[in-house]
Amino acid sequence: MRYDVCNVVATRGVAVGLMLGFALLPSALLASETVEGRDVTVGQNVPMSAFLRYDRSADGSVRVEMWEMRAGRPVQSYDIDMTKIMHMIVVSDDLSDFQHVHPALLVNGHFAIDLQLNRPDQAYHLYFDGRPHGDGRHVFRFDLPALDGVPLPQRLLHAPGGSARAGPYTVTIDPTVIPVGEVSTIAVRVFKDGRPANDLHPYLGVMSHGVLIGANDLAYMHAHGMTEEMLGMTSGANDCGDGMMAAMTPMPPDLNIGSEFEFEILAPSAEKYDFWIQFIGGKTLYTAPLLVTTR
Ligand SMILES: [Cu+2]
Repeated sequence: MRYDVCNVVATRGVAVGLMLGFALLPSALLASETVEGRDVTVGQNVPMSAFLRYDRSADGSVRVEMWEMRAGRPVQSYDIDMTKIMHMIVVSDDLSDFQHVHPALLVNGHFAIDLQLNRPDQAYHLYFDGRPHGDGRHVFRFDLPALDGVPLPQRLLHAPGGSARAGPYTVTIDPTVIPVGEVSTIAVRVFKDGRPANDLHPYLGVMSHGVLIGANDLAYMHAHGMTEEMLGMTSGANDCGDGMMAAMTPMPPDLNIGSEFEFEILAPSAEKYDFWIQFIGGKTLYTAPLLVTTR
């Protein structure tokens, strides 16, 4: 079954790379490596590859550079999506460390960013979610191995029950169980002091960003909060609103938005998904940890 863009699925395996001799590295630098990413986008026809070079230190600091290749040449130009040219999701292997960041595009077509890993000894998974100009959306996942001798951790599942706290807010989702392989709508409500929150504003041009990662296979989804009206405009597209979002003018950051919105989600495999819902309350970015299960 084909989906336009909303379903991006990760496959198992280990990225291959070029290891540099550790003995040649300065003592604080633990690993310096170039790894190939796996294209975890479903529904794209343009073959692409991507590479990531990282320099990782014992204190958790890591500098990464990532470049995507098309027809043997680095992509130089990207389309803006949700106010940014590249969205990057960084998770520790146990899923306890979640970061949504935006690397800078250098003149040579490489994206670069300095990160601080909160679980410095664990494996990490880096998802680059962007739109190489003219090719639509592509998502690449890169795997940074755990340090030598560090056992694989248990993945941390968010609490079930469809409700989570984020600062002074309570975020609820309904339903919490969705079918595999079809677009589902999940309704989100945000409360503050027991009442619908009235101080919410857009985050990166839209009501909310939601990221889901499968606890078994690291499947990745990135969805955007929509109003009922926006949802109506996406019907039939079968793309989780992605096309409409790409065409939409970003909401201005000072806009007041409602406390209810909806995500269109497509779960590619049967498992549990940690679901991070990001929104702006007042002037602060909050991330609510929810859990979605498939049936
Ligand atoms: Cu982003």
